[in-house]
Amino acid sequence: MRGAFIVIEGLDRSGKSTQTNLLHERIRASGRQVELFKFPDRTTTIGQMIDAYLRSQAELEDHAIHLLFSANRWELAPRIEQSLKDGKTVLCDRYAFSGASFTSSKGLPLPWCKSPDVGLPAPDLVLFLDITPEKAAERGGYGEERYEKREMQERVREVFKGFQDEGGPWVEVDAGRPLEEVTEVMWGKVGPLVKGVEGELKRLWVDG
Ligand code: Z5A
Ligand code: MG
Repeated sequence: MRGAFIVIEGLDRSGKSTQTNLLHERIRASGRQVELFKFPDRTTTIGQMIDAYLRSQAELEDHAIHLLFSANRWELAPRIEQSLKDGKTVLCDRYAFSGASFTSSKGLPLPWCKSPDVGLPAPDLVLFLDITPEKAAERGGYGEERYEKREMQERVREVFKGFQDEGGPWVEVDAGRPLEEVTEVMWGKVGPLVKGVEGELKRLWVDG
């Protein structure tokens, strides 16, 4: 048995970080081992470049910033794999689906956007937290960072929804509901996986 790799994706203000932290606590409280990753991981050298870009303190060409987001995942992939081998559940707040959705929403071709992430560890479960722009606005609206604009978020939502048709372990969650209700729906999917899963870890966009 190895640990399960669980990715939490979704739009801005959908509650990804809130829910990922709650899941982390819940798994820990159950006495199981769990590791939390968040992308972008702004603590690494690459992550600091991404952070400066998102806060509009640096300008980067669209392909170049996309490759940095991907490199940020690749630099942490060995740690993710080791945790899974050690039998730990890995929770991941955003992953390559965010990468492809955001960059392709700027007009770059989706196949190109997916290509640098081909071969990364593939998740055993993706929970996609879906929220309408109206509901997101009720949560204080979008922030100050690049991409936090309604038009961009609407385009991103459409690309995200396309991943459901790829036939992967993609589960859409209505994240516009009260916090506790969303938590329970997510736990219903995550709970059965924290004991560990059988079988080799798959490769993203390589293995069916
Ligand atoms: N990006 C990219 O372009 N390429 C990539 O490869 C990757 C990312 C990985 C920064 O990401 C940007 O990078 C992001 C995508 C791009 N740009 N945008 N947009 P980030 O993950 O650092 O972004 P973020 O700032 O963490 O997103 P977010 O605003 O954090 O959203 P969230 O984590 O989903 O929401 P939250 O912080 O958990 O909750 C937001 C608020 O809503 C908070 O006050 C909560 O208390 C409240 N909340 C949460 N759930 C509920 C419910 N159910 N009801 C009511 N209120 C709630
Ligand atoms: Mg967040």
